[in-house]
Amino acid sequence: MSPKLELYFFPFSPPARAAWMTCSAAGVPVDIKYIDLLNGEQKTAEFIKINPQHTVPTLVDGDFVLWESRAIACYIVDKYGTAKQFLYPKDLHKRAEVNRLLQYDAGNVWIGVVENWVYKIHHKPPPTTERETAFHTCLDYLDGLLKGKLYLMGSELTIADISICASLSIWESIDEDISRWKNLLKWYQRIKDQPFWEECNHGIQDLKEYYQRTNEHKKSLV
Ligand SMILES: N[C@@H](CCC(=O)N[C@@H](CS)C(=O)NCC(=O)O)C(=O)O
Repeated sequence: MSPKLELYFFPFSPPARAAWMTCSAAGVPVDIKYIDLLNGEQKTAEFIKINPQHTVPTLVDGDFVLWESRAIACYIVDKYGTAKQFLYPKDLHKRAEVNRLLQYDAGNVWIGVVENWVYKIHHKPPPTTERETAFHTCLDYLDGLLKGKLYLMGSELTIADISICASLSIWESIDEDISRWKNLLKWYQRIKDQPFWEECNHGIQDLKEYYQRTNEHKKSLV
């Protein structure tokens, strides 16, 4: 019998929540190991030995260690989630499309979220109009893709939905208005209604409270 999987996790982190949601959606039990990024726990010698890039999520499966949330999602479904293979279809064309969406998430959606929303949490200057336009184009694209569909790939939930939804979840923590992307909002709610959502996403509210607290503190300093 294989050892129980360990997932290094921090609740604020969308990629970490995506990895946990994938495990949960695939019915794969994991031991959640909390790494407190606010206290720099990811930089301890002990964690650097596990993941020299000191990022969450990090999966430990016996002697095998894997980081990068999207790679973790693919691995989890392929190795342990075969009963839920629809999450990462074996059909080559479908799989290629899921891979395309995962790469679009890493290279466009998540980057756009960081540049356009996460900066608020770090109290950094806003993005240029160019970066904002690029992000809105990306949200327009997803909104169009979801027209008349339940999920990004059609009628089945995949790891691409989970990954992109986790990336976008920052909007809830900073109270961003995304109502103009109507299909996207309905789809987001559909993913939130999934049984795995609640268990893995308390960090959205925690991050919201952290953001409000640090915003108040910032105001009191000026
Ligand atoms: N592309 C990576 C991003 C992972 C990442 O940057 N995680 C952040 C939290 S959202 C982290 O661990 N930061 C701590 C650090 O870099 O020291 C993934 O999808 O897993």
